[in-house]
Amino acid sequence: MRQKSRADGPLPGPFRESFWRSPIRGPWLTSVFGLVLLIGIPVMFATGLFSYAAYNPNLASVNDETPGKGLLGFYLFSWPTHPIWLYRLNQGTHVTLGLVLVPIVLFKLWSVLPKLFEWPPLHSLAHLLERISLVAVVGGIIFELATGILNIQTYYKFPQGGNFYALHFYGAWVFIGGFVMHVAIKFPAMVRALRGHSTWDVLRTDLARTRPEPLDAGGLVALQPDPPTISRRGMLAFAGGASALVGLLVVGQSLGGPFRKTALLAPHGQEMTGVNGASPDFQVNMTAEGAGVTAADAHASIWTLTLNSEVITGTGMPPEGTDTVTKVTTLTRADLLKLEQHTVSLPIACVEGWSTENQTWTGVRLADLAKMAGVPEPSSMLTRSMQKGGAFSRAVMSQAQTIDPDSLLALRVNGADLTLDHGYPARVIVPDAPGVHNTKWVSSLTFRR
Ligand SMILES: Nc1nc2c(c(=O)[nH]1)N[C@H]1C(S)=C(S)[C@@H](COP(=O)(O)O)O[C@H]1N2
Ligand SMILES: [Mo]
Repeated sequence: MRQKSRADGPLPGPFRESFWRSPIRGPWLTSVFGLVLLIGIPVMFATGLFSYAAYNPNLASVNDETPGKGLLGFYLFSWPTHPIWLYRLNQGTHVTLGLVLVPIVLFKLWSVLPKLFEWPPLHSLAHLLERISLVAVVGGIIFELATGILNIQTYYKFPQGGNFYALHFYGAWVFIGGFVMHVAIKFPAMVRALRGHSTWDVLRTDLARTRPEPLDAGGLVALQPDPPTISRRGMLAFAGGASALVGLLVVGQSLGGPFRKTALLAPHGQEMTGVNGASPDFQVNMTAEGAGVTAADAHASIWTLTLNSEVITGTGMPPEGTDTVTKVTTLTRADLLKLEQHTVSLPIACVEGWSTENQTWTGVRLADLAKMAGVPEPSSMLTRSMQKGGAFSRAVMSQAQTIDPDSLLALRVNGADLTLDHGYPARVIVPDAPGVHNTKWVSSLTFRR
């Protein structure tokens, strides 16, 4: 193994090894944080990829416009409609875990901070590769956590009108590339460091008996350590405590029930807007006012639902304005209420991690509307909202989602007519779909084959 000389070089300040004085910094502490991330990050990555697949990004550009995702979208599959809680669990895990790992990432970065100032910055080809992987892994995790947090804080103003999906998706692949390289390079050192000390001994060592680790080749252990002000177990308790606290302040938005009140860090966690017959009501992300939908537009004497059929030739969406769509019929809310009504119990689960408990939705099966449109076996369905503009006013659903008996055009929820904020006169509700596909204030359904 390379034995780097552990002595100060010519540069001042943090570039000098003697600048770094923490007596607990060292391979063991770094490896403990590293091990936590080694377990957590693959779960983050997998739930992130699942979440992306659940949007049906390949079905239509209205779902996702990520350019050139073809190669990285190799794994995309048709997201299932059952079990109905799967997306809720997936997204609750992705978002909660991402936030819980923030303190761990910060502590891990602190533990290796001297490496940022390592001098000389490059001394071999292997070292160059290691440093490239570090740029991807450190830059990547900061970028992924930052974009993820901005999105769940409903800050949607990403550059160019904002494509969070594209940024977060590409960022994830860059990050995971660096992560895999970093793990491959560091895994043996991590195992060695963890084996070198009994965890049990470390946990029994108080401040007075805390000593620096033996000098390491990697340059984490201080050359001239100060006396300790915190034990290693104290540091672990601090990091674990910070992580647990963040978790406790967000997980309620995904668990629901009495825990919802504990989600102090979640922007939607505790909202209970309006009353929809039965109280307490469930939260509303996008209000009618926010979407520019007025009670007058939605009035039962004005509103109609248009059913279209469309024959798609080739792949993807025909260019806007191309007339491949045939208008089959229009229905009023009264017409819809005369059709066979079905009741299902389904949650709304947003990509942002928050979700509702199961709500009782009543309305007409999408499958029945597809038959009325003369497309009993649609390859997909395009929903349009009467909301003008807005990224979420259109969505395309897969065949499985469209013909599932639990997929409804809902007219009522929890025993009362939908309120305007819940999507009156009609909203799509599909089992296990991301919330964004549960379009509100529906104006047309286009069944495609
Ligand atoms: N027309 C319309 N439908 C919409 C949205 C929207 O902005 N406009 N938001 C979607 C998103 S992102 C989610 S998570 C759910 C949330 O439902 P809620 O706004 O009733 O809470 O509605 C979906 N349906
Ligand atoms: Mo959402």
